[in-house]
Amino acid sequence: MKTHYLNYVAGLSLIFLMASCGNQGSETSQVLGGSAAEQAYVAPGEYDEFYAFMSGGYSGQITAYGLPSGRLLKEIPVFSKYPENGYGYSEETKAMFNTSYGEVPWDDSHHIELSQKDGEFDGRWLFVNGNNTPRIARVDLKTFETVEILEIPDVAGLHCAPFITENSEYLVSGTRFSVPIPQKDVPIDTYKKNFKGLINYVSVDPEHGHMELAFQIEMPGFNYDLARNGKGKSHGWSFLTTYNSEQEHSLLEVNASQKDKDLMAVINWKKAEQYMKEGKFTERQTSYFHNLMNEETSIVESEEKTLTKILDPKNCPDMVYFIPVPKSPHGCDVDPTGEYIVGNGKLSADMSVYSFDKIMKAIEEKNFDGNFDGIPIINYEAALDGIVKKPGLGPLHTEFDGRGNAYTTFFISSEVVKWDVESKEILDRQPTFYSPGHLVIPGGETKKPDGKYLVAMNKITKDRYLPTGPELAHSAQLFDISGDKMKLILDFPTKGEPHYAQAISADKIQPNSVKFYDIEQNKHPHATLGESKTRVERDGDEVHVYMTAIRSHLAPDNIEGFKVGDKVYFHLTNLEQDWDVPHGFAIQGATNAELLVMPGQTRTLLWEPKKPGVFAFYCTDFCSALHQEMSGYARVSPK
Ligand code: CUK
Ligand code: CUA
Repeated sequence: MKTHYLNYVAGLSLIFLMASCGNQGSETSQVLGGSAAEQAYVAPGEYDEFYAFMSGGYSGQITAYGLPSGRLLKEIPVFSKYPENGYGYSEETKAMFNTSYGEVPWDDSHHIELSQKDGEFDGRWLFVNGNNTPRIARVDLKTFETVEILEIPDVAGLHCAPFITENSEYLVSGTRFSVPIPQKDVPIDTYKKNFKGLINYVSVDPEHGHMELAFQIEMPGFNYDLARNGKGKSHGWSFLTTYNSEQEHSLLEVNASQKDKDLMAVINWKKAEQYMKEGKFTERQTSYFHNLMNEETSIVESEEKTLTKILDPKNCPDMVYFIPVPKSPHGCDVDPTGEYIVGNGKLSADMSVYSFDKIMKAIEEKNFDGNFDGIPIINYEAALDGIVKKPGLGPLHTEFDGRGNAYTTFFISSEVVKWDVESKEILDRQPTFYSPGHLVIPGGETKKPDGKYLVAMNKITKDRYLPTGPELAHSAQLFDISGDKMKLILDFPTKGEPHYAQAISADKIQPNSVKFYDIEQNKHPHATLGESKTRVERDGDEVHVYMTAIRSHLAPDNIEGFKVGDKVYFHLTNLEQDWDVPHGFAIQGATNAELLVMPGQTRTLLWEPKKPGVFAFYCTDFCSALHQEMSGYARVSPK
């Protein structure tokens, strides 16, 4: 018998205690039979059916798991340095962390977004937000490498990001914390007067995926939480939940939860595009960085940008609306048809489901209940399609299976609830261990979900695994949702704190996966395209070592002539032209980790010797039977 969830409620915050907590789940003990094990079993040598990409939360990274096995396939470094492959340590990748605040080699990544074409995942790119120092990153799914990071200026806490439109036209994001714009030194209690919100539209180049900040919409000083874009009939619209329409700035737990309803922002981005074309924007002086890996050299190039284009709803009618949503909404999810929009009020007993058609009708008929700062508030009843009555406690996020069903996580009552999107009837509920945040169904936010599995990402692990001291890995749970009832088939621990995840059929990625880089195409300025070209060049205090690696030696391997105080750049080119043969490079006393160089690639490590002597270097990746022999010496003489 599993420990009952309620035992843990005492540790939760005051606000959650205020909700009367009853476990609505079925008995929490579940005996898994052999069939569950078989369902999650992927035999040795076999492949998983899906890739699941999970955000790393406070690790700043992304992890890729196979489904249904739950096997960790890869950790993809994004916002944090990563010694395993020298990301952020190599000279080529350092610039990826450039921001208007200086170098920021960490962030908090919450939301994964796969690129889409016609409302379906196309397997090309993966986007993720940096919550703390507002940024959006792009991973190329051919190589599973982070190739771009764009800073978003004048916002604070880019939590509400990056939500993609159905042809990857835009990534939509909103500021979590309103702040003075532009930043200035003002008393915090001038919040209502001075603090503003921004909703940002980043365009994605359809050919190369390059991101660009297209425009920002100035908004009232709320907290913008989560967004989804319309699809099908609602294409061209964005929906963002907000909280704190009270515009409080202290003890938000209580003060931002006073009103019975908060507001969901509804944005007509096609209209915004039109206003941009007509020149209805103003320009604002600012500073933000765009860091992009050059495809030819594979070096990250960083550019500071200084202007943003702002649309103000006051000058742009029929572009932004609000709709009331029950108390402190979090998730905001649009069903596969584009008709239903679910706004989950964390502190509300019921869930409101809106109809896109009804929203359009209310706008047409000007069925408004006043406005907020000039932005019309659509009448709640007019926009509402129906209510899911008492589904559970603390609804957070909803995904869809493409068969007319929705699945919502309930943090407080610790369960996943399946309900019928049209009738709003509850069909099934299963406990999760414990307190799920997001959930993911492969393709679950697209027009065509692959409604076979569901993964709940749990916030509290407690007794699910062998104890590992005070810190436990987070816990994901895989459910089979192909039948009428959900069936738990696997528990697996996850890295960092996965918030959202997206999962995609493996056959959309696997055929395009790069196995090695073509050395003929290596345009790195310090590449050494053959062992005969290896050399050492000195230029004042700067020394460039043009080195190659191939099984099983580094060339050159014995180097003399370094001086204390030199800046030594080891440019290592991996000459291998085969899959899965990286070589590494580390030298004693280097203060910036190692390199891991992919076949055909060049990477550079900076070494600044501090004392005379003879220092060993070696390949860090066990690459061959003679890997241990893959080493050399660097002799350093006094200055
Ligand atoms: S969030 Cu973490 S559970 Cu940042 Cu989308 Cu809802
Ligand atoms: Cu190359 Cu070990």
